[in-house]
Amino acid sequence: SSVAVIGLGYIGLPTAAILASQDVTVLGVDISQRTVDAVNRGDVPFVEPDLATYVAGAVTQGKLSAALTPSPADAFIVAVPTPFTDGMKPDLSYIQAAAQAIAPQLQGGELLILESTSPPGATQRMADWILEARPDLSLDGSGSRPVIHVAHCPERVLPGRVMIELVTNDRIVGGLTAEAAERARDLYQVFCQGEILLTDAVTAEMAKLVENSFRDVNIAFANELSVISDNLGIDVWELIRLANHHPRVNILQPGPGVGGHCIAVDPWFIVDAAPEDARLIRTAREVNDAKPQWVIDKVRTAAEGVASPTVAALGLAFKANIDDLRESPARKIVEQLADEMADGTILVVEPHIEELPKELANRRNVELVSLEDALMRADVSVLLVDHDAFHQENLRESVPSTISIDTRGMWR
Ligand code: SAJ
Repeated sequence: SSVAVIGLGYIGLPTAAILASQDVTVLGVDISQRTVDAVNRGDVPFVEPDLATYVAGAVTQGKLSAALTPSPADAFIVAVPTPFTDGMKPDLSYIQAAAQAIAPQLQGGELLILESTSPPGATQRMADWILEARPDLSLDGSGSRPVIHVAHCPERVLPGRVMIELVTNDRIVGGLTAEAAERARDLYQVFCQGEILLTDAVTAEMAKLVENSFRDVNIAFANELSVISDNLGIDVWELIRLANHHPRVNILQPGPGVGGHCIAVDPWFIVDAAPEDARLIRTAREVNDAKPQWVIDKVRTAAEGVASPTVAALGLAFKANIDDLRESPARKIVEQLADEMADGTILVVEPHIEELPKELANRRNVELVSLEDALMRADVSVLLVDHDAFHQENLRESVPSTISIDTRGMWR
């Protein structure tokens, strides 16, 4: 059988490669010539453990190739971005463009799967765009028109573990029809060893959003506790550790805010779909988004009275032990500190990167330095990411020799 995967990003390319490794003939489609060329050479355009081996192997075997536009296939998997625009609206234009590119390739009988994280109703919208271009097809055989089977199958893989979790995670498959869900299950069974759970498309769409909102709301609870505890002079990590001894309590960890491209975004899809009712979900987003400013204010207060203060900012990534800086609260905090403390210096320590991102590299009062260097020179240090390298036992200089603000509870 043959599958076309539209969008060769963090999800599409691993999915294409894993299908190809199971003897499916896969065409990867992307609008970026650079990505298409890289894949056809057997290279990967971004870093994900083991992905390069899969891609190189599949290309050598002739099972995976890439192109700028789709060709006819038995199944199409759409894995394009669904950004949330500045106007606070989901942007489905990439899905629309994918639908319009697929439509002319259809003969009837194909399976179409939307994998992109999507607002409720997006799978139906994708089907509508296809049927607009192809009124000779149908979703259910009505008017004896040939059928296309449309389903939503969200992914839930954790960056850094994608090639493992694609195989081992359970998957939710939601069809616009029951038959579409069953056909989608048959396709995922080719590589997925987890349980495959069938439902309708809109429930599958919501399931993905709800999973990430659940985590966001729970992190917001921890972040709110950290602000309350700070005002009361209580150690929040001690508080949470104790409370978590209760058999039905499991509080997450506070931090400098919530980053990454999923948890900080997906809840807004729910808020947009139910603005009056999604009150807790919206407030959680606001609580988490307010946390970086709270950290900035702490640092400024700590540096008060120090002439031209030097601040060590430990960590830039959005979470521990990765190099991913997307939507990172640490990055926001450093940028803002550099603005607000024009007479000071911000020493950034990030063992996972070689150079600062552009907006920080451009500033004369921000430097990327070693951990030792930073702790030696700093008047104030702020721990932003719980990288292993920052554990107390891995530090040669002792942190308490400077004024320190620990947003992750590692230096207690
Ligand atoms: N964080 C805290 N406190 C915690 C846990 C996390 O402050 O107790 C922060 C992290 O530092 C980070 C952010 O939350 O800034 C998100 O990190 P994460 O590890 O919770 O999640 P992601 O964004 O790497 O991946 C999530 C996962 N979703 C869930 O765990 C429900 C993953 O399974 C999804 O596939 C992914 O989002 C996605 O693509 O949607």
